[in-house]
This record gives sequence, structure tokens and C-alpha cells, in this order.
Amino acid sequence: MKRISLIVSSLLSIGILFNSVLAAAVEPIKIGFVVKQPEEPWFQDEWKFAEIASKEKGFTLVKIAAQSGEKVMSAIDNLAAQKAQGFVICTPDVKLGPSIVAKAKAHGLKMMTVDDRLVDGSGKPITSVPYMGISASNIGKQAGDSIAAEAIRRGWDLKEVGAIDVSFDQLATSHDRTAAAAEALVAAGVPRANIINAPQAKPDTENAFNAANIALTKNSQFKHWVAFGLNDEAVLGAVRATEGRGIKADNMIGVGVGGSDSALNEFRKPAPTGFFGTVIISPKRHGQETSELVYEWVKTGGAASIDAYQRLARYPQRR
Ligand code: FCA
Repeated sequence: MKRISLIVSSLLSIGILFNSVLAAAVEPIKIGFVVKQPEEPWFQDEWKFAEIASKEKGFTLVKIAAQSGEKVMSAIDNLAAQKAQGFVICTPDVKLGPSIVAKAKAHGLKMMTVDDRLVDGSGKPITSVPYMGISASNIGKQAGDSIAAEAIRRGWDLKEVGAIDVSFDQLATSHDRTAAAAEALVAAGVPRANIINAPQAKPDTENAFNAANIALTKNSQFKHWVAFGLNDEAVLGAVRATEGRGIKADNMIGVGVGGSDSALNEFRKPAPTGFFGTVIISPKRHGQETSELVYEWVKTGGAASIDAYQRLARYPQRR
């Protein structure tokens, strides 16, 4: 009797085991993609490419907008509640790094960061979290070099050029892009004193517009203007501010970073604006490749070795 019940119970447990293995096998992999600024075309593009990855690889993609720290925390809870196994994130505040890492760990979620790298309490990058970003100083240098080349082509005296540095220094990738752009201009011959810091309170066009307006008000002495910043949105803000003061396209050279619809819409306008060009970076790599990497990581259970930087950006000129 004892023997029979033993056999029955072990058969039962095999059955249970079998069922759970089966359940795990058919449970689709679910990956989150959390972005800080869903209204920005760059992030729309990242989502679009993440969706392509999900269709090609056969995982479920959960897109979440998290514009604040609170929303980031609830996004991670939400992903865990819906049994996601991992996520890609571009956080609204990189200083949330330790809390994001702790929360992902508590839920057993694999995590990769994109665009903006998490930092610890002392502002150092959290290198244990896989990251895909751009080589920010290389890209900033390209923006600065392109502005200088165009100013020289127009025959401007570089001493008469005011350079609006639409900065957002609390974000390292922003600081590195704008610092390199400024250095490129100085190397080309723009006096350092002509670089005007225009810090934006938040990295969007409205805040860039406000920052650039202050810079213009305080510096009416310049004959020509140029602008650079974190992204296309920042430079568009500066361009709109110069337009508001009657500075036309022939007296303004703005070069952004991104190359998504923010820039393309500007290039589609019938008449050229002061938004002269953009340094193209790849939302395909940032959206598709990152989510595929997290998917493979979940699928194989292996280690992530995913630090990747885009070193090559392309700079298209408007004309
Ligand atoms: C940062 C910027 C975005 C984009 C991205 C690659 O997150 O805020 O506009 O340039 O890096």
C-alpha cells in the first residue's frame, strides 16, 4: 500500500514537473522598453525598432513612458507584475541609478540601459549594468566641426560669431557632446569668450528656447550666430529663439544631434531655416539591438556583455 502511494505521488510530481516545464516552455518572453521622453521622435523611433525586434524574434514588447523617477519605479513594478523577464531603459534621471538597479534586482529582472548611462551616488557610471550609448564627444565634435566649416564657407569672421551652447550638464552624455562641440569651434578660431552657456532646465525645445533667449538678450554684440546642444530639440529651441529676434537663416547655423523627424521636418520646410544640419545617430541600433540583446540574455540565461557605443555617426548637410 505504501509502495503504491509512493509510486502514485512520484507520478504526480513528475506530472507537476512536466506541466511546469511545459508552461515555462510556452510562456513567451516579455521585455519592457522604458523611455524618458515618449513625445521625442528619437524615442518613438527606438520603440519602433524594438517592435521590429519583437516581431522578428517572437517576444512580447511592453513600451512604457516614464517621465519621472516615480514613473520609472512603478514601470519596473508593473513589468514584474506582468511577468516580464527583462527591460531596456533610458531613464529621466541617471542619478536614480542605484534605486533602479535595486528594484530590478528585487524583481529578478534583467536590465540594460540605452542612451543615458546610470550613475551611482558619487556620479560615477554604474559599469555593472550593460549599456548602449553614443560616443558623445565624437558626435559633439562633428557638430562643432560642421558649424565651423559652414561659417568659414560663408566667409564669416569667426570673432564676430556668438555660439549658443544649449547645455544640460547634469546629463553626462549632454555635457560631453556640448563640450566637444565648443572645443571644435574654439579650435577653428571662435574666441572662447564667444561661447555662451545657455543651460536648459529640462532637455526639450521649449526649455532650450527659453535658455537661448536669455543668451541672446545678454549678448546683442554679435553679428552672426551658431548653436549646438544635446540633440535636435535643443538646437531647434535656439533656432526658434533667433527667429524671434529677426535673425535669419543666412545669419544662423544650428547643427543638432539625432536625425529623426525633429530634424527632418525642419529640412522639409520650403525655405531653409537656421537649423542647418544634424548629426545622424542610429535609433535602429539603440532600439532593435538593445531589445534583441536583452531577449537573448533572458533566453540563454547567460551573462550580458553588452557595452556598445556608436562611434560612427554621419553628418548630412542640408544643401
Ligand atoms: C539622450 C538624448 C536623446 C538622444 C539620445 C541618444 O538620451 O536626450 O535626445 O540624443 O541621448
